[in-house]
Amino acid sequence: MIRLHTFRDCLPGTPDPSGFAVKLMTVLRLAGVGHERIEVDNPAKGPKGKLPFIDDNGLILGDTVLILEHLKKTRGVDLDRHLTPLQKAQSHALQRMLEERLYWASVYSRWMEPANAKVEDEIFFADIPWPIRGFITRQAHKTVEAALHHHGLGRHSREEIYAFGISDINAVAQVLGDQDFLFGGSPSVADATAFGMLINIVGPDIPSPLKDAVAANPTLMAYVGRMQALFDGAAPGETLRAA
Ligand SMILES: N[C@@H](CCC(=O)N[C@@H](CS)C(=O)NCC(=O)O)C(=O)O
Repeated sequence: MIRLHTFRDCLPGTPDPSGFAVKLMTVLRLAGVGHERIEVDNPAKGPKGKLPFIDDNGLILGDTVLILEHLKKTRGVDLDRHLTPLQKAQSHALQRMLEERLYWASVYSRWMEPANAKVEDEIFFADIPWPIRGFITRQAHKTVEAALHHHGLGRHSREEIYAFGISDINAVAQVLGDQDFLFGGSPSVADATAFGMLINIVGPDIPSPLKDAVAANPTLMAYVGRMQALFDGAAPGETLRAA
């Protein structure tokens, strides 16, 4: 049994506050791989210091790309079977754009916008009693700010950051076109990745120009809805417990 370690399911509007966790949960559900979801409070518990990670009968693995490789090797899970070599390369490029840039623009909108500060206090750290919560929130805020700076995106102005993010959103919409999924009539890992990132932008009550850009695009909204319906409809095979 796979034990999937994720953040607390605390953010209304998304299956998980992490787009990476939603990506992995989507693949597990679509492939019908049973798993137990374990909520952890600190990403440092993961082997790479990030969430999600899995414990597969004692084998601990972090990073969704490495986890998906492991699922392919051990269980034959491959949502990209129907892709041509060119589509696989395009999927790779799309996923890296979503994970290595759009993700960071959404991190900026969640953590660096003063108007969204309530998300940290009232949602992410709601379980922590005061006054420790104030201290933890300030520390987490500084850590995220430093991460954005080291990534490079955080060195740009607010307008530039959102312009970059919106150009990524528009690129997804262009690739999608009038198809049901990014590479035709059935979902692939790129769709799981896009769903993870887009639902985390548009689902929760966290206003931002990124959210406005997705919400203003009926094709993208229909696509996110389609992915959500698949996610909800797939037998989750998931049990939930807090760590
Ligand atoms: N490349 C990783 C990225 C995972 C990731 O960035 N997770 C974030 C949450 S969305 C995290 O745990 N951040 C905590 C930290 O960096 O301390 C993957 O594919 O799993």
